[in-house]
Amino acid sequence: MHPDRLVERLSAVVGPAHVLTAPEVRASYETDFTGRYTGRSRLVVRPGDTAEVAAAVRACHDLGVPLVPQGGNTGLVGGSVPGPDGDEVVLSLRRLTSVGPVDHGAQQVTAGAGTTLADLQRYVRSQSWEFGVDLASRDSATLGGMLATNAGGERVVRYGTTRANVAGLEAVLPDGSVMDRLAGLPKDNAGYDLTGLLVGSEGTLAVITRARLRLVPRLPHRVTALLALDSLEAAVALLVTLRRLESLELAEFFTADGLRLVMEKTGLPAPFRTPHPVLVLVECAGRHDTAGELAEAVEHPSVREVAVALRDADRHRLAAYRERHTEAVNAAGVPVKLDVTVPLADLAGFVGDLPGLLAGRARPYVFGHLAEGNVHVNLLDVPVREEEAVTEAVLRRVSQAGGSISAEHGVGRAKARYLHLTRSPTEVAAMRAVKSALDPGKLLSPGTLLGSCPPSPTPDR
Ligand code: 2HG
Ligand code: ZN
Repeated sequence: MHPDRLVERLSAVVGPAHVLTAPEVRASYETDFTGRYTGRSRLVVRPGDTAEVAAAVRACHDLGVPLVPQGGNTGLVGGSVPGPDGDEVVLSLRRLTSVGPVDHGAQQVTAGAGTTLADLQRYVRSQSWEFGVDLASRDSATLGGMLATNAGGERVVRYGTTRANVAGLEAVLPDGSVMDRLAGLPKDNAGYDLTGLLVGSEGTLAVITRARLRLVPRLPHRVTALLALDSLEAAVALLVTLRRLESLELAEFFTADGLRLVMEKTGLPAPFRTPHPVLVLVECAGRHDTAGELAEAVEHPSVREVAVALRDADRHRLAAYRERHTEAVNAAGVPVKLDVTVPLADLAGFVGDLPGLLAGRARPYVFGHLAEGNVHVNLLDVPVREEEAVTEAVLRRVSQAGGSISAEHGVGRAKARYLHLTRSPTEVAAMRAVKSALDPGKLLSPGTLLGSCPPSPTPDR
């Protein structure tokens, strides 16, 4: 195919200003947020609405050109950037920012895939609602990417992952046809749950253009506490008590090493006079004052010190010790990032095994979402030749414990070859069948998820 034919077709759809071909303009779309995953695109196309997305996808389909949908490009597994060959088009959804009126009766709102989480939050809060999903990258993460990866974040303990907060989708299928499931019917059992299937499919089955989102009431009373503990075992014991609180909205953990790095890179002051091995960040929210019940819960034998905040600015200051980990690690180097779930009973054992598994080949920082056993293992200073060996050692340990090699960031390009550690051959075959049925030409995000997963994986468990 003559390269200009694609440029001509796409320019006719979105206007020449939104077809980016110059390497220096494409560059920011080709490297991910961590700087670890870089590819080369044929061009970047920036449609402005669903009809333009559909026409752009159809043009790529007709010409047999693969494409990678991209939102805020805040993903951490290389799923939003093109591969190295320069044959993929980046389809940026960032211009799809329209948000409809809140449907107060249905408790839902329809929003475009390019809307950032922070913009959505501001909008629904102004109408006394809240979106249940929240994450540290809220200012740049877009809904499309959150839906494509079934993002989890900080409030899963109360509201579930993104999938649980979506009532329907509009999406463009690989041949350019549009699937409209935006009615948001709470009861609708007529056939397969296509919305549920597309959420978490990482751009491999369809391009999500809009979503019908469920809203939750905005709770006026909110209290945040940072707790100092001696160990992760103690943190898990404390969780048993915290779970009893109806108002529990968030339970996160990090360690003394991570706290030190965050303070060093951000200039934040120490939260306590003396250092403690483990820190737990807890937030409660309710219609009535929840500070009393939280105070009672944290009068737990394992809690050494407590800092409590009620005012928003003070609460955000406490949350920053946990939320700024990603930024602090990035400022210290290009990390190997592993995002795993382990059964809670094994959380302390898993983290305790890391030094042995790493055998001096990395400087580890662990933090994450305590309530879900979701550990973000960030590894700095890993020699390039050891990256795969270190990754495999940690992911095998997770798999042996019955955990997941991808808790919330997705599989992307980074973890595709490890999918068989966590999904059985039967499951991988079923996923491949779905992929071939919807995208027989393998045009959507070809390197992601099933891309380099071995075709006949060896059973591992
Ligand atoms: C978080 O929980 C994000 O802060 C990012 O999922 C985790 O940087 C990471 O590894
Ligand atoms: Zn996380």
